[in-house]
Amino acid sequence: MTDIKLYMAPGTCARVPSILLEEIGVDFETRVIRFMQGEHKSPDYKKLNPKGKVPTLLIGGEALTENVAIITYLNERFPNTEIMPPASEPLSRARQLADLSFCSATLHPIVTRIRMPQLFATEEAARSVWEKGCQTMNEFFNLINQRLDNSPWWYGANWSAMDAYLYWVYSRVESADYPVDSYTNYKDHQTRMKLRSSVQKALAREAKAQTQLEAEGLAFTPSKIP
Ligand SMILES: N[C@@H](CCC(=O)N[C@@H](CS)C(=O)NCC(=O)O)C(=O)O
Repeated sequence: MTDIKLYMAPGTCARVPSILLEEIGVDFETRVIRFMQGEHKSPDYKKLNPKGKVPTLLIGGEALTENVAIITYLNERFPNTEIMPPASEPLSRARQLADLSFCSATLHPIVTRIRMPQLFATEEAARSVWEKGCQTMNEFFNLINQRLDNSPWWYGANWSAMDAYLYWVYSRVESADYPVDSYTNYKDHQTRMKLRSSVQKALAREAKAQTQLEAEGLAFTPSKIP
């Protein structure tokens, strides 16, 4: 019997807590949200997540939203797993929040512009949103690539939630034609991530959800980059 339920959809940033729950090894349930039916914007789901987004983590019936908050919660609730490196000082804890916020508040909005430029412009102008998104992302891919120089993970030898988040960012933009090839350290990081059993289990969970959505005629496919 588990008290943890993750509301997710395949391909989304709900992959980050999914990987972390697998790393922790705690029993959890998932519930697939049907975006194509607008379930994420339904009154029932909005009672859990008023922003109408995934992920939402339900803990003993209490909902928690926002990846940064979910990661912080999991890190404190399951201290033995160290999904973030130990940080005893206020400044080091705040710096970790700065790193996680970099993923959620800086990288994620650019990912959305690269993957779904049509959300931000007319059909004719969508290409320029994609191009601007790619240009903006270059600076941050360079930063991440440099940080991973001679270092397997964001925090050196310590694997962390940052690596799960960076893995999701890379995989999303790679599949939206963002040119990743010159960022070799980041590319190697991606390869290392795919070897982790937590990642393999999270991806298998998403593949199962995708098959289920396809069978229901509710699979979401983003429009092609114009
Ligand atoms: N700041 C939120 C962002 C969540 C988010 O944007 N999720 C996307 C999927 S990657 C979503 O649910 N989008 C649906 C929508 O905006 O309609 C977090 O970090 O949890």
